[in-house]
Amino acid sequence: MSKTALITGITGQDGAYLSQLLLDKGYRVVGVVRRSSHNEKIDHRLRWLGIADSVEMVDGDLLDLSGLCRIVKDVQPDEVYNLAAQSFVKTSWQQPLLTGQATGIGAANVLEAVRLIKPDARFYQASSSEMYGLIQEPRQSEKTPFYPRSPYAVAKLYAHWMTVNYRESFGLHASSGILFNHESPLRGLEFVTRKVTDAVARIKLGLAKELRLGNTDAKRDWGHARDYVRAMWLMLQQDTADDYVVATGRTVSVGDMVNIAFAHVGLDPAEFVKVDQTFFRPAEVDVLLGDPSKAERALGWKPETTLEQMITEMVDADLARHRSQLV
Ligand code: NDP
Ligand code: GDR
Repeated sequence: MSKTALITGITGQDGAYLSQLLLDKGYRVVGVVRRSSHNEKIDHRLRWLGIADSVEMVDGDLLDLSGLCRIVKDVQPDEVYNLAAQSFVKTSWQQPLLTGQATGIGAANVLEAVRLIKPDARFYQASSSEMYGLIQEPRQSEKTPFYPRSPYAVAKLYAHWMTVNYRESFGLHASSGILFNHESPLRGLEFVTRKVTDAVARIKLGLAKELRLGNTDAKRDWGHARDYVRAMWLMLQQDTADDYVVATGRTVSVGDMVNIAFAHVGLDPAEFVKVDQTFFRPAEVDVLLGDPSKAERALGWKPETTLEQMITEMVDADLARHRSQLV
């Protein structure tokens, strides 16, 4: 009997790669989709991966507990992956309450739906390295204290502790993956890696003249989304639920990531990159560096893609996309 997975946030980057992984493993994949997002672009990521016709979609919103209960009742999932969120950190200062509702309360709603309707389903929560915020240890592990620095991170912290609490209070098989930044050609254009690779492609093709960025000194531990969704799945295959850091163990500045992208097309970033205060944040997370040794040991997980390989793949995908729009 094939397993059924229910994914919130299926239209996002991770939802697409996770769907592909689970379909390859023979799962029935059902995604929760917001009615308001129904348009011709809704499944563009799933289409890019060639799997749009292989997943089922149900209408739902993380803010609507009764709808989520109905979905869990109808779908009868073996595994529930809660990937949906208002996930852009900068927007969370403009929309702190909406972020709290979707990213924080939304996760509690999914947990409640599972607890009330199908408590034997395994649950995954998309937690984030942003929860570490103002770093208190040079390498962040599952034991590092949290100090969130944005409304987004505060909301994620609530969702994280609710996941831990539902595991301890009700015995749910609920795991929290503390994932560090992960990117891909399917990354949203607002996030810095994709903003950079898209701009590099446009500059190379003569479609743009400059790239405006905020804090290029910030450092991140960047991996590939394809590798990271594998860790999500592995967490739900364990006998007992737990929390895991998923990271590469290498940190690189935004500026150095920019250099990698421009070098790939033989251009000098100094000629094109401008610093713009618009893209700075009210509070910054200066540096993130994960310690994935628990995931490596307990899950047998390892990242397979280097930052250089990933940025190159992203620039090439953006070049191909813009070239196809030119003809
Ligand atoms: P995306 O921003 O690409 O996708 C977010 C998804 O959430 C979209 O499918 C969006 O749907 C959906 N969504 C937002 N609000 C609601 C709502 N109220 N009800 C239902 N669905 C909603 O994120 P990623 O794929 O990059 O990330 C997946 C998860 O992992 C997120 O929770 C993110 O915060 C977290 N995370 C991501 C990391 C990363 O580096 N990518 C690192 C650590 C954690 P719609 O299409 O309708 O907008
Ligand atoms: P982040 O990702 O906030 O870490 O959250 P993002 O790519 O937005 O920013 C990374 C760093 O780059 C700096 N930066 C810029 N960022 C953007 N977006 N645009 C710019 O022009 C720019 N210039 C510099 C930022 O200040 C920051 O330091 C991502 C999201 O996927 C979250 O959902 C997830 O939880 C975390 O990663 C882990």
